[in-house]
Amino acid sequence: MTKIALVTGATSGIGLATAVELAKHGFKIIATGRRHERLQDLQRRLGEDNVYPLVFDVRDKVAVVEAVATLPEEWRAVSVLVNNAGNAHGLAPVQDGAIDDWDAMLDINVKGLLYVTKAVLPLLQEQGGGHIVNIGSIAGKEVYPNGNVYCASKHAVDALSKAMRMDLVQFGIKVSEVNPGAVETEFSEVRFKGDKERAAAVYKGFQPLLAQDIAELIAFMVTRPAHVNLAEVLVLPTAQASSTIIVKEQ
Ligand code: NDP
Ligand code: 8X3
Repeated sequence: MTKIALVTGATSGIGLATAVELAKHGFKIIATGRRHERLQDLQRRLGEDNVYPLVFDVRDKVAVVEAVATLPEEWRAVSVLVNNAGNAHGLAPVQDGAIDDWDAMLDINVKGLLYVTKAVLPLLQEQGGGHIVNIGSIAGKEVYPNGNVYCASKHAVDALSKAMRMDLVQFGIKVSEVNPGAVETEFSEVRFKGDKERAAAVYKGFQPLLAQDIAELIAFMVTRPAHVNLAEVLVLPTAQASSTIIVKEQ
C-alpha cells in the first residue's frame, strides 16, 4: 500500500527537497505551506495524484485544524509527519531584539509545530503507528551570540521531541529529531528580511549543507525497519564544528 507523508514547509528548502525525496521512495505527499502556487508547482512536478497541497499558516490554530479536517478520505492514512516549517527572524542581541520577531519565531517554530502535531496525530493513531520527524537545529543544542530567541525556539523543539517520544511510544509512533548545522536555503533571506547579499555571505567561503542532504537523511530515517528509530541526528557541514566555529577560506 502507498504510504502518505505530510511535510510542513514544503514550498522551499529542506521541506521541498524532502517532499521530492520521499516521493522517490514511493510516498504520496501532503505538501503544506502558505505559498499555494509553489505547492501547485510541486504537484505538477510530482504528478497530480501524488501530491495534495494544503495551504495554511502554522500560527493559525483554527486554520491548521480545519485544513487537516478537509483531507479527503484517500489522503487520511498519514503515516509520516515531517514538522519542518520554521524560520529565524532577525539576529540581534536581546536588548535590541524586535518583539514581533520573537513572537514570529516562538509562534511558528514552537506553537506551530505543536498545533500541526495535535491535528495530525489522530491520523497516525488510526494507522496504529507512524513516524514524526521534527526539524530542530544545532541551535537547539547550543546558543550563539545574537541567536537568543531562535536558539530558544529550537531548544524547545529539542525538548518537545524527547517528550513526544515518551508520550507516543505507547502508540507505536516513532519520534525523531534532525538537527542540521548550516544549510543553504531561503532561511537566511528570511532571517535578514530579504537582504540577499547578507544572506549569501552566511554561506560564503565554505561548503554548506544542501537541502537535499537533509532530505536524504529524513528518507533514510523513515524507511528503517519497524523496530528501528533513529531518534536524533546532528548533521553538520564538514567545515562546521559548532554554531560559532566554521572554517572559511579567505
Ligand atoms: P526555508 O525558508 O527555505 O523554508 C521554510 C519553510 O517553512 C517554507 O516552506 C515556508 O513556507 C515554511 N513556513 C515558514 N513560516 C511558515 C508559517 N507561518 N506557516 C506555514 N509554513 C511556514 O528554510 P529551511 O528549509 O532552511 O528551513 C526548514 C527548517 O529547517 C526550519 O525549521 C529551520 O529552522 C530548520 N533549520 C534550517 C537550517 C538552515 O541552516 N537552513 C539549519 C537548521 C535547521 P511558506 O513561506 O510558503 O509558508
Ligand atoms: C539554522 C542554523 O546556525 O543559523 O538553524 O542557527 S543556525
